[in-house]
Amino acid sequence: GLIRKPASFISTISDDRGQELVYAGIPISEVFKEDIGVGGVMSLLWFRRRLPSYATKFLEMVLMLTADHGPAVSGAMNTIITTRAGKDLISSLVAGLLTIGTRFGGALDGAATEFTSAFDKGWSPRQFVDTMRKQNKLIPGIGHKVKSRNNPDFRVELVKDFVHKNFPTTALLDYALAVEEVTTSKKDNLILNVDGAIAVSFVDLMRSCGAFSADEVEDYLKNGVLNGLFVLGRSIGLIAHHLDQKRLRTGLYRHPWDDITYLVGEETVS
Ligand code: Q5B
Repeated sequence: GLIRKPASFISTISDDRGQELVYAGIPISEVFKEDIGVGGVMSLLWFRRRLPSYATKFLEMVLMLTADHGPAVSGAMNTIITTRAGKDLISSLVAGLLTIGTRFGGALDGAATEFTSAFDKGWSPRQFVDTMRKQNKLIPGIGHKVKSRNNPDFRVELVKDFVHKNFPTTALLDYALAVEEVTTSKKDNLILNVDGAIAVSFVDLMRSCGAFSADEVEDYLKNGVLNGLFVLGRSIGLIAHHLDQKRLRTGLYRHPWDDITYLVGEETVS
């Protein structure tokens, strides 16, 4: 009889074999007929399900809020320098993306893990802050280079406002805000930052929207979905910085010597 060769790949999110492209079972014409937006497409491709409209709106809000934060941040700088070295769009984009990590823009996964774990253990905000300090660990999602209690980050205000108005529960966001009370009492810039606010809100969303089981929430968080949000959003801005430098026809960047402290050979020469 007919022996079927076992497939080398399995895929569960999209199918282009028929007449019409299908995202998680939804034909592309339906995607447009129902006007589900980028948030709706993300919910189909990232989570293989339709999410309530406040959830897809939140996904879109995150992309819009994280799209850019000016030319001075690590990612934009790397992209700009790479563009000015004459490289193409993809190389410049990737150079910027590679700066995203635990200190810059990639604190979402860590924030979700640490805040959720402390909250689920029933730790008070003070207990959480003290435990992290004893372990010599910075709290992911707390702190900002230029934003502070006196110079609040409007992006975070927008997130808080949307979440409090639209989400069924905001328990983890509220916990994170109580943690912020403790950290800012130590230092003004130890605010709940944009990474942290998005991360804890997203956990609240996944836990309360009724579309995910507890195991699914844990799996998605483990697999890095939250940093994925920042990466996707910030790609918009990094591409913009590449195009901007091209438009301006800027030349090769070389950092001025007087802004570098040279200690070369000092340890050996006494
Ligand atoms: N301290 C963000 O540090 C920054 C503490 C802390 C407890 C903390 C730092 C940090 C965790 C990672 C995080 C996301 C490096 C930031 C983003 C996107 C962005 C970027 C943009 C955009 C800032 C001074 C004192 C020390 C520290 C203590 C600091 N952070 N304690 N938990 N988390 N946060 N990253 O100001 O006693 O003096 O020794 O790593 O969430 O990336 O716009 O720029 O959209 O592009 O340089 O918004 O907070 O402070 O490291 O010199 O520390 O504060 O222990 O205490 P700073 P440091 P002490 S949002």
